Amino acid sequence: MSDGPFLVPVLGDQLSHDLASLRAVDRDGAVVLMMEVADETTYVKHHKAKIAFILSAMRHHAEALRKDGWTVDYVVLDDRANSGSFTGEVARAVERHRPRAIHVTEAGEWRVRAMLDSWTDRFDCPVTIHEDDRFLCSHAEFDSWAAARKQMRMEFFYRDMRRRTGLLLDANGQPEGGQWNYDAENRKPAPGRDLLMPQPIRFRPDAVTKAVIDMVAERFADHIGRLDLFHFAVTREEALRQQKRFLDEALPRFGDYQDAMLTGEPFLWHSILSPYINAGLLDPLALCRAVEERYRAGKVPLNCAEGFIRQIIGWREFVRGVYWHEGPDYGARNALGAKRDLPGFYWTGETDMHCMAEAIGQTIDHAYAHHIQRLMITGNFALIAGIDPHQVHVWYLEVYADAYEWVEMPNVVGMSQFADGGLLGSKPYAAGGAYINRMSDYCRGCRYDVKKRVGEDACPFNALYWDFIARNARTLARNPRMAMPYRNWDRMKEEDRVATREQAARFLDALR
Ligand code: FAD
Ligand code: DLZ
Ligand code: SF4
Repeated sequence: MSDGPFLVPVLGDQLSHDLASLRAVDRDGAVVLMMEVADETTYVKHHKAKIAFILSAMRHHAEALRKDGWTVDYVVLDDRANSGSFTGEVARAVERHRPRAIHVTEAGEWRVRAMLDSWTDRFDCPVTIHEDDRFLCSHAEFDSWAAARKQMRMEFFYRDMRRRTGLLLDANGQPEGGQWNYDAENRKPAPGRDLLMPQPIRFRPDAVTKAVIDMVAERFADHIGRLDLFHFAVTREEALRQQKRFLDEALPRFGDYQDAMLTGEPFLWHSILSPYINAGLLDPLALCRAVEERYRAGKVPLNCAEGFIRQIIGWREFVRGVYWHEGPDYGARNALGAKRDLPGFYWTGETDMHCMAEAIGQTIDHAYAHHIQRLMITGNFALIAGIDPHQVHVWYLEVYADAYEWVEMPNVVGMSQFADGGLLGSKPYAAGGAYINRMSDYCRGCRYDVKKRVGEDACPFNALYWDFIARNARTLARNPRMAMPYRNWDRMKEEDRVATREQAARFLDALR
């Protein structure tokens, strides 16, 4: 065995000081390897700001590790010798350092897991792949939870996570306030503009970030997105400042307006923390404990604290569990047989549907849209228009700064497109214009009339919704949660049904 150092490759979504692979080695006898590689920047055409965020955060993290006493071998994208892949760069590092062993924390997606798995055969030294314990629920724990159930439902998983962490439990181990879930209180429509709207901190790019932005602008000019509005935190300290801003200013109303949408207001009372949590700059459990503390100190109502904690220890952990439980072919599912191409306006925001123009426009500007925009605007449109779920998945993976396959795919393929046939959600999130009108001010500024189903100025969501219902009757009509829409469709006059479907067909034919 070589008496060289331990080699610890740290991937772009592993920017945490408390990482299992770092804990496994002695820092004096280790080399941390960080790699900017073409494969990762182009396996889909990520939003420019997403690439700039990840590469800048990686460069800052390398500096932070060095300050902490680690030796870091950092390969930049522009390095002429850069092989372009994780495996190629580990091979070059093995030549340089002749390590005694490689320690790596497991990857966040099947594609990269396969690379890591190949290293044992490929390299002469032992390779240990550590479980990623930044998540609360391991793969084995999720698998045994799922094996004990006929249906996987987030709500029951979430209750187990509450019990496990002790978050928001009373002295008797019961849920605080007597209920596990206060979602019913968290559906207030968009308020007027008289309320003082919190804003996330806009971090000014430092020299490191500026250099990355320039490189991204040149090298990825044909990727979606703007760089001139770049405002992301790129260090743990900055991310913690944004966390504090959220806790102080937005969390007290987070729950109330969780589903609301307002023209020109991309952030509302959301945390804008997902890019930092997913890249490893913030610790999700510590964040939940800080939220609980605010509740216990009387600074935050229970519906807001519970609503936020549920998103993290409930949804976030649950979708990850589903992603790994279902296997690498999960992304190929298409239970509704949807085949249409994703329309071009998903890349430009140029559409006269005001809700779509807003959600896509801010996505291009900020690599961000909040949950209801992703689910009930862009996701809902793709679902009811019958867009190929794989193309929808690739779009979401490209455009959001927080998108990694383990979290994006179940949200898109499962929750939003129902392409897994109801594994993740019990019914499709399909809606007509009335829902969008109730939760936003979008329809007021739209050339379409949200109240109309047919006619030149009818809101496209209305005819598309009923067309979706009619088109998928064979798959969906027996779902008890879809009984109401099917009853309403059956009650509609025959001529109205025909006119509605013709309206939808005309709209879909004109889609490009
Ligand atoms: P907040 O509204 O402030 O929520 C707090 C935190 O809860 C988030 O930061 C996130 O960590 C977590 N969270 C909330 N909902 C979910 C969820 N459904 N799944 C996992 N975590 C959740 N989230 C991603 O992190 N990456 C994605 O690629 C992604 N793709 C999505 C695609 C679709 C179609 C949908 C419907 C949702 C997707 N989500 C994704 C979940 C959610 O929309 C984002 O986590 C959220 O909008 C991030 O903004 P925020 O930090 O302001 O969230
Ligand atoms: C998303 C991304 C991008 C754009 N670039 C890099 C990179 O150059 N180097 C790196 O280590 N990671 C990058 N990432 C994040 C990885 O894709 C992510 O860590 C893997 O998907 C593993 O889950
Ligand atoms: Fe969207 Fe229809 Fe409302 Fe226009 S009228 S904003 S297309 S829901």
